Amino acid sequence: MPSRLVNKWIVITGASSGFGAAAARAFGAEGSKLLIGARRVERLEKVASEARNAGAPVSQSHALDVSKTASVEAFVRWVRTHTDKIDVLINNAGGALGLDPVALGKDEDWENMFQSNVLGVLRMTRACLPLMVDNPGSYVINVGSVAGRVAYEGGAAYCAAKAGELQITRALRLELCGTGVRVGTVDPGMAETEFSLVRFKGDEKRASKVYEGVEPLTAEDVADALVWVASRPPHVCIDEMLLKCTDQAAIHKLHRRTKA
Ligand code: NDP
Ligand code: 8X3
Repeated sequence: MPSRLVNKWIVITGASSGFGAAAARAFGAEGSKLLIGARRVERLEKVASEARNAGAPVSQSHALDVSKTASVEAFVRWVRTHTDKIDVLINNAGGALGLDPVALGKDEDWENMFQSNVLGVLRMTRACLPLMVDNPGSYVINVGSVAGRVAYEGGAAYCAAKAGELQITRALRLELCGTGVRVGTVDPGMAETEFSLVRFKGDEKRASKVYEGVEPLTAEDVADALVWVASRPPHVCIDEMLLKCTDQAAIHKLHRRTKA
């Protein structure tokens, strides 16, 4: 049976690395048409080309900064030059900055995290909804985190931002009830991407320590979950999916193998 995602229009934010890039390749392999955005346009174009090679009949990229309304609006104007409907919007752009306790937190980091993880999801959704409300079965899939469900030390602002994303998902689903538009969140635990490198502002040693002795989720594992969620039949909505690596029983309970 051909994939339900063949020729579907998929918009992915934050597709220049990690989950977003892996998702572009995975949806491409399903035969979907891709419109992807992020700030690092050269990397984005490379991902678009990889998705084309994977099988996407259309795979185009455009600069997008979800923390700026003007950039989101320009991006969606560009989307409209390709299609008048979106089948799947994946609000994935975001991440963490710093791991400071509240007492040492920096305004710049807090503001950045709320801009991308919370306001970015709101802005992108507002701009894309006119292309989705007359398209029953379309799907807004937000990328949340276990951090939106369980707090940890040093994560106050990031956990609050991802908890915000979860509540946006829940409120939007209520608002859109009756339109046929589905709304869900895919919430991964620890996954090895550029997430920690960004959080620790380029400190590679500190970033790699996060994953030491653990077999974390990969970007491809999360992309696989996104494809599965998006490919359910139109009357099925996966509201919330939580996925973690087997070594992470809970946010504070990690099994780390020591070196022999
Ligand atoms: P990466 O750092 O590898 O990818 C983050 C992506 O988001 C990049 O493509 C980046 O692109 C983009 N991005 C960040 N800020 C903006 C912005 N203002 N406008 C547009 N794009 C932006 O990390 P992940 O793939 O791991 O992260 C993807 C999502 O998954 C994030 O929302 C993150 O919070 C979440 N998450 C990550 C987990 C993990 O352990 N890795 C676990 C759970 C959730 P560019 O810099 O080019 O703009
Ligand atoms: C990323 C996972 O546990 O580092 O959302 O917050 S965690």
